[in-house]
Amino acid sequence: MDLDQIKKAASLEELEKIRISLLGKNGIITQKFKELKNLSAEEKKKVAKELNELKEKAIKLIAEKKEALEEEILNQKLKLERIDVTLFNPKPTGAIHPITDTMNKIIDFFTKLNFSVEVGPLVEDDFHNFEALNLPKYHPARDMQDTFYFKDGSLLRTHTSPVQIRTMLKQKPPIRMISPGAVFRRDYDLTHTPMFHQVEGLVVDEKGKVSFANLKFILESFLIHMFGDVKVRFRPSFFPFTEPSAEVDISCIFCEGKGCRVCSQTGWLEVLGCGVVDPNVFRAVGYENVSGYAFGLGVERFAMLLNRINDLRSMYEGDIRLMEQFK
Ligand code: 2NL
Repeated sequence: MDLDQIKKAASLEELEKIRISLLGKNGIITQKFKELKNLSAEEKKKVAKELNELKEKAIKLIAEKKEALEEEILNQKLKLERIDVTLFNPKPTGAIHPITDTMNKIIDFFTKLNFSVEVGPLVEDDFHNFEALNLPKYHPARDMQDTFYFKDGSLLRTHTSPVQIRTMLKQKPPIRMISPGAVFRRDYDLTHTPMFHQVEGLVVDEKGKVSFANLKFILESFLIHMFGDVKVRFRPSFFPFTEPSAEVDISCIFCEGKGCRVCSQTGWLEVLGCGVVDPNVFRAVGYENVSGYAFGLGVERFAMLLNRINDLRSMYEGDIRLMEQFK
């Protein structure tokens, strides 16, 4: 009986043939078991023992050889399919995230008009996030339910306006800036995530030099830059940090203003908030004899409208199938 042939098997197929030739239904070892019945009782006992040992040995050798062959195949495969991640890829994978892309388009418009781009800390204090913005103590927006507070009283900024406050505190007018970035609110449902992005803008100059008319022109030009040929309308509104204040709508880009599900049959989509800076804000930063205007927008809403994305959460799931659509 040649068990050495097992060790010499060059492939899994060859090994299987050997196994069948030894242990299969008509295999040599199986055959020998069948021949036991022709032997005397004494011989039978002896030969059966030898046969069993031989069978065990063959099974063990085959199992060992199988494992060795499989490992060899795996190593070969790993060697063959090895990916050098440092190689230059002439066809780049990945895409710009719709939020980043939208943010860049917004920043592009304002930097071309000489606005500077300012950033600030995500962890803020009460003064920069609320007090200086004419949101006094006991204002509902300060509630624990809306704002993430730390034990020491600091908080995650709820808008990017503290960046404007910090800029005004360290710079003299004129100011012409935008502040893009992440903001945080305790809100999580179909249309809200606890972190989202804003771009706010602020223009301050000597009293009388900037007006609501300037604000209106800039925002109309901005919305046409973003959405193309749309109608723009201003509706009176309220914010603690501006007076007068307005909300800005564009004609619905899905139905051209005829009325559809997205615009709730109104023909209009709300996209911005803005106003003339409240004197209390200038008082808080020590500015005198100035006037200014400000505005704020949610980047996610712009990204969803521009890219026809209907579920806010899809932008945060990191599903590669979303990104595939933005290559
Ligand atoms: C909105 C509305 C707005 C501002 C933000 C602002 C900042 C300073 C002074 C005055 Cl420092 N105003 N920001 C003003 C009006 C509206 O945002 O709907 N945002 C998503």
